[in-house]
Amino acid sequence: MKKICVLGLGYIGLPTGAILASKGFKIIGVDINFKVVKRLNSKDIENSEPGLANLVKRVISSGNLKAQTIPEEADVFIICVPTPLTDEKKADLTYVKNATKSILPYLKKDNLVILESTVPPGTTQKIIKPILEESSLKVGSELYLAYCPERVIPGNILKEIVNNDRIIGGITQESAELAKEIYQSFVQGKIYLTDATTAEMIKLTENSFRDVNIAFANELSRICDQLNLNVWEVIKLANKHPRVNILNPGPGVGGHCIAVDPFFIIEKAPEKAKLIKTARSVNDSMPDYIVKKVETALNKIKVENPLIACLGMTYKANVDDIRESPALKVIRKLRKKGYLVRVCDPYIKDFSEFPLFSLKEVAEGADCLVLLVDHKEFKELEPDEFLKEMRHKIIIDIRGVWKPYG
Ligand code: SAJ
Repeated sequence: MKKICVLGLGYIGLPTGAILASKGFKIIGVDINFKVVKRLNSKDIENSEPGLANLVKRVISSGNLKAQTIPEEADVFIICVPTPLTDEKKADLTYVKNATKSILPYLKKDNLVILESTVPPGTTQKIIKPILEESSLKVGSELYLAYCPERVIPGNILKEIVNNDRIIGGITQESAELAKEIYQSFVQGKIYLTDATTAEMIKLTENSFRDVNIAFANELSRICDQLNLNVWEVIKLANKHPRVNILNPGPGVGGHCIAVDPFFIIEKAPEKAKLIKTARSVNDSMPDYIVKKVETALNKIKVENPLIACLGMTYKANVDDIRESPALKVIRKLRKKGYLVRVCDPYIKDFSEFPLFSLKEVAEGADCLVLLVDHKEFKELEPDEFLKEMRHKIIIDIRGVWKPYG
């Protein structure tokens, strides 16, 4: 059975390595963080992604997955490291380049290298290929290279990694075919082949599509606020049209993908990416808009030192991830303005910046409640019952969860 070295054991590398290990491949999981490696090998896995901790424990016990801090010789190398944004909002390829360089001493003829990290169009061809050729093996004839973007949604990774269709972009047709053989071992969706740069653009297109659609929903919510209309009803009924599918407004867009990836298109075509750029700024300005909305509502009751209760601080529903969370941005902005803010998030156990309150405590004596994240625990609440302990009942439901207050 083939040996695969997976570089980066984060939210994509770990499930990818684990699922390949469960299909019988020998997986060497590589992470530069020694703590990650040590904890994995001792099966000390804390991961909120459904099913992942169990799967990982199983494949480590079977011996098919082992973690280490440096790569070793293998048949296939899969790079799944992060691509953060620089201060200038450009792709920071440091991790991708370093991971690629780290495999150079171990490359052999006929190896296949697959990049999964999200990158600007042209990266595989213009940056990864030349680095790999420093090994003196020729990419295309002696070494194979493909770009295969991940498409999984945090919170449902193990299902989507198997069921979603996938795109594989080869540097050559043969590279794409070889990569397909690997993914076919666990992907039940269809696998479509193309070239590497097209595949890179497809990944960015998918996330930009969602960003633009959410920006449209957020713009509608501001327009409806001004016209005193219920945006949730407008969107719900507009979506009854067979060709309309508007996403939901909210406090903005968070996470490490949709709030980041559109910038990789903008950096490559700044003059052309007008709509994509505008969508980014609409979504990024939502936390300020929500803060203003809260202040306007509070001004009407004229209470000294009003108490604001915020429900949710993660970047989206039912996950414990706060990266780029717009809900957290709203909370921080309110606190910075000097408001008394209580926060409840059933997915976050403790947080160094401020204390967290239970569902029982959070609304008690509050003047304004802001529902920022549509966690299932909040959806299940009976609003009237829950809110009866408030001093003033100003409800700002940013996620359209509670019908009477929507
Ligand atoms: N959001 C809204 N309104 C909506 C949907 C989402 O405000 O109607 C917000 C969420 O609250 C969150 C943000 O957008 O703050 C992003 O959440 P998400 O669930 O849309 O997406 P991610 O970032 O968790 O995962 C996305 C997915 N991409 C697409 O759906 C096109 C996933 O498939 C990708 O694999 C992932 O990005 C990635 O890694 O690129």
